[in-house]
Amino acid sequence: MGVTGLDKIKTLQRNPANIRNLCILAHVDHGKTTLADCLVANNGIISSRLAGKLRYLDSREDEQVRGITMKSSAISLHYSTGNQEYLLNLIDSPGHVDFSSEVSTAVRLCDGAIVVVDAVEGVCPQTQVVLRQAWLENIRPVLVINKMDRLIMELKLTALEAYTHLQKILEQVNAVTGTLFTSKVLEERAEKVKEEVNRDKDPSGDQVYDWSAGLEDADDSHLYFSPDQGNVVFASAIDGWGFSIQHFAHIYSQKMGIRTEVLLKTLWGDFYLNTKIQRIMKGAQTKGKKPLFVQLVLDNIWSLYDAVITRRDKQKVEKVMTSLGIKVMTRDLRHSDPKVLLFAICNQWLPVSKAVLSMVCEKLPSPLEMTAEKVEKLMSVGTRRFDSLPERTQELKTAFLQCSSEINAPVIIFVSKMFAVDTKALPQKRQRPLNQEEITQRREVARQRHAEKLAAESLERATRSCSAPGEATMTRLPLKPEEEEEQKEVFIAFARIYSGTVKKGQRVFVLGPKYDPAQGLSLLPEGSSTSDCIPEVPHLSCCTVENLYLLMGRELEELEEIPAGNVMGIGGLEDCVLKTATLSASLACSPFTPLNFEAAPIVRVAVEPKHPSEMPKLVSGMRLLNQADPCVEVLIQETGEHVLVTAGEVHLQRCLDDLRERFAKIEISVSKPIIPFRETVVRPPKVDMVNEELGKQQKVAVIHQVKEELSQGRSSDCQHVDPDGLVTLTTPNRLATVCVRAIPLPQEVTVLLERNSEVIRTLELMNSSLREGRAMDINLRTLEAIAELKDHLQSLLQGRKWRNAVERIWAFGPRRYGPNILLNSIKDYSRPSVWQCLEWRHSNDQVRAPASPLRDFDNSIISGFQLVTLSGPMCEEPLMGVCFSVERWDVESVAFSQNPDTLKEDSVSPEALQDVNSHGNSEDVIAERKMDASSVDCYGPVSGQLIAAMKEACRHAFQAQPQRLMAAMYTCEIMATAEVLGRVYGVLGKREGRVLHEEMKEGTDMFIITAVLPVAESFGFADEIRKRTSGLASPQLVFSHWEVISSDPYWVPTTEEEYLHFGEKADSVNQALKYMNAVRRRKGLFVEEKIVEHAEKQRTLGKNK
Ligand SMILES: Nc1nc2c(ncn2[C@@H]2O[C@H](COP(=O)(O)OP(=O)(O)OP(=O)(O)O)[C@@H](O)[C@H]2O)c(=O)[nH]1
Ligand SMILES: [Mg+2]
Repeated sequence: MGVTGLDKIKTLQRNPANIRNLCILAHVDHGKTTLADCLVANNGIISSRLAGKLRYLDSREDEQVRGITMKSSAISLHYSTGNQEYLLNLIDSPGHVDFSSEVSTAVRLCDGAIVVVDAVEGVCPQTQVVLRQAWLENIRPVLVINKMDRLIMELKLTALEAYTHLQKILEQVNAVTGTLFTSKVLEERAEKVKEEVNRDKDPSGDQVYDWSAGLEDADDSHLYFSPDQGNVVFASAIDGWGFSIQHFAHIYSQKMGIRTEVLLKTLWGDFYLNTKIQRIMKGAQTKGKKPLFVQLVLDNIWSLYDAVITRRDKQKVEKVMTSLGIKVMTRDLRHSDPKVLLFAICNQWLPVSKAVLSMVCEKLPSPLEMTAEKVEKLMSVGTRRFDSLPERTQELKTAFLQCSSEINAPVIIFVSKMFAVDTKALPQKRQRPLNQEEITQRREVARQRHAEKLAAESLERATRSCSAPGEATMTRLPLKPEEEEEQKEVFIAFARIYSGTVKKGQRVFVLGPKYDPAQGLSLLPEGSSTSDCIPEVPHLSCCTVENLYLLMGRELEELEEIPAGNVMGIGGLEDCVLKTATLSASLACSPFTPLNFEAAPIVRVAVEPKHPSEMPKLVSGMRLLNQADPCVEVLIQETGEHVLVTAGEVHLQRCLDDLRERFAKIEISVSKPIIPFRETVVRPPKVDMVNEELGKQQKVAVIHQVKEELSQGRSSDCQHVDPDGLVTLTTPNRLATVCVRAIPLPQEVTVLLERNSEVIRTLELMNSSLREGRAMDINLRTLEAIAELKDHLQSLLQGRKWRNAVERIWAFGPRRYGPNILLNSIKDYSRPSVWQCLEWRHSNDQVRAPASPLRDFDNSIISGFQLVTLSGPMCEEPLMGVCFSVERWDVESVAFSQNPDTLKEDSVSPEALQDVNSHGNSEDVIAERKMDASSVDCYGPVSGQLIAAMKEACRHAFQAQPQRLMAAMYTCEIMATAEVLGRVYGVLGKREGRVLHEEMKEGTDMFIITAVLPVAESFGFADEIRKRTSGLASPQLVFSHWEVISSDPYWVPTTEEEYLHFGEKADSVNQALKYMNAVRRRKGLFVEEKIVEHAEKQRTLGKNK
């Protein structure tokens, strides 16, 4: 464990004022792991010669092979400066967008972060994301501008140009921070104003609020990165150097006799040195002088590179070394690679580890400095506000702030992820050097065993001669239990302790994310502890902390206890913690807010074992994988397939490798990625596929098609389709009729609904608890969000067609919160609005709509709607952006008398609905049988028939409109040089990509291309781009939105010209049809295709004549 002993670390752990918990964040490949290497080398854990080459924290084999980090890993380092000694718990995180969930798990445990930016590439998409994540978790960042050597060697900039370039990068980074800050201030301001308005309920006075006022008052100077603030380091991790301007300020204040404070203020900025009067003056730029930073700092570095690398001028190098007082080994001096000499000089002159570590110790907060705001944020989950928590829970805030490790301080721990390690890697299993006594003992044992073996062999020989030959094979020894155990993976919790001291063997409560401290405190007797036999409390369990570890990158060190403020590993929690958890010794503690994940898993594949008998192994392997990865989703689809959902292609590959080699240890076959689509309807298009104007005939054709379909197979006397798309459907028992029309929602509305799915889900929860008469603790902010959504919808749904539509919304779907709307357009049917929770607040009483007999069946209509939106008629994919407007709905009075008791509210839960095999069911129900009123009940409850009828009516209404498929789209930013630009465009074009814009990165010859690309076409995209550009461009794909594919999958050519153009079925160019058929084929649905049976007959003879 390097030069720092375990005892030293244990002592340091007890002094939270000198602990820094920090992570390294950046865009992919900006040099995080290389920088971490330099810091690790400073501790003697690896040799400084290997720093930057070893990538010590990338401990997985695939990380080393691919050269990217995939898991975040932590290491504890010791650093002493002056008379202070610090303990740094450093976490290296991945930069690839597929692994951004690992960043979230790292950021949660830290108080500060080192944000690394590549000096050439500047701010990239992931840089913005990580800055945002740091911001959301209230952690303080410092900046390292890395790869400075590229400015010298690759871009060949002069020192002055480099200075201008660096200024621009700083501006970019600060612009991102600025935006985050402004939005927060405005939000807080808005909240304050609203609270004020709520307080003085005097609506008479017109008040004008000045929205910018908050911005001017708020102090944001500490937020920005600026070298003179001491929070920026310029570095080249690979060459081992780095500095902050403090370093040079100290040197030059001695040399030039200028005060350090003056230098600190002027070394960065528009200042220059007037040599005549030996004073620092302002206005370097206007006077055409060299800024101080260039003259005193950059020029030195530039000339060193020039002497060592470019000109290899030995004499000059020696001169520089004597002036700097540096001695390097002759071996380095004579090395054929000048980089070795450069590293040796720079590492002594401007050691990067010292520059970064002293900045970290000085600028990043210790666990003691945690802000009250952060604590409140951590403790208030979902709709619960901090001040609505029980008093005893609120008191725990002081425990967080004090970060005390006294015996009476409550233990509070947060586990941000579980990671798997091989049993062999555990310190308990690790081999340690044997002492003399043990060696003798072992020798004795071995001797004995050998003697036994000889004896057994001679015995066997004797018995074999007198027994049948087959029997001997029966006496095989079973597999030793040790060997079995060796193959096991154990899970270690990646955690941080916020208060108290946790000891090995201690029992703690495990608080699930839904645990409510108020409930826990009321159900359990005062002062009950984990050792008591506690009654059942929802989302609460107990566990024992079996092992405690110090995380040292690839290794773990066992510890007996760990005091507050430290990052650590905990063993023995795998059975009670799945991915994250809050552990506490106090029942009053509330669970921490869930992690902010930036990327949602989107790439799905189905997996199955090569040999079907190994299914149980696969299942348990997938369970382990699910636990070991924060972002992966493992599920069993309705079809029975085992499905893995991952964040992207690289992530998928890693998960499959893990499954094959670590968790299941079997061969598996993997399906092609399952690409999600959405189905929607659009307004009738004005032009057709060949850009010719369309008249009314299109619409008529669509309706005609639906009618034809209806009349095939089943009698159509139950259904009727109007020419304008209104579908009327009667249940088979003739007791109920519904009239439905499908209308496309404006695109903005769909986007709005999608973005607010969480809000709608909460709205639905509130409504259901209101219906059941349960009181609910409602957060003011949630209500505001709902009201805002309503207003927004109102402003978007304008025009005659949407008059009063927002008030008439009946439900959202699928799953009650999706981006489709059910509208109540029935003249004489009123029901409580979906917005009732807003009104309920004002009247403090439940709003009841006038009772109507139809109300009993209300839920059947909603259920039918949920079913149809979950899987549409095109290829059974969910719908999106469709509004179903119910225009008429009758239920015969016989129905009420016949089935009065079957129809309770919520009789069909949404979960149950998902399980229903929708297609099969509906066809059973709508059987074609004529019937009379007397045999009504042979069809079962009316509500069931109504669900099916509603679903069928919606499906037909959907089909009566022009249908379209929607594809999931990625955005990607590709950085490429001018030479390879053409190839990038080629690949994008081939894969249906669309370039949004292209711009030149200032100061470089790089172009930045922003493009969108369908997910369906994205597999292998990054690889192809990399290959075609010889590795010069590598894109990162991020899910962005859903987009309607403009081509009509049902279009068939009708005119001669169209036949010529597209062929008989027009399937060669119809992208939507291709996608649709692919999905139908995968799901085993009917696909209408022409199969060429006799190819020779179809040959075009004309050409061969
Ligand atoms: N020229 C130059 N190259 C560097 C420097 N630092 C790192 N690199 C190179 O950049 C590449 C990526 O470095 P890593 O440290 O793996 O980058 P990372 O940020 O950890 O990457 P991910 O973890 O995958 O996000 C490697 O090839 C390094 O050798 C530097 O200061 N100068
Ligand atoms: Mg890395």
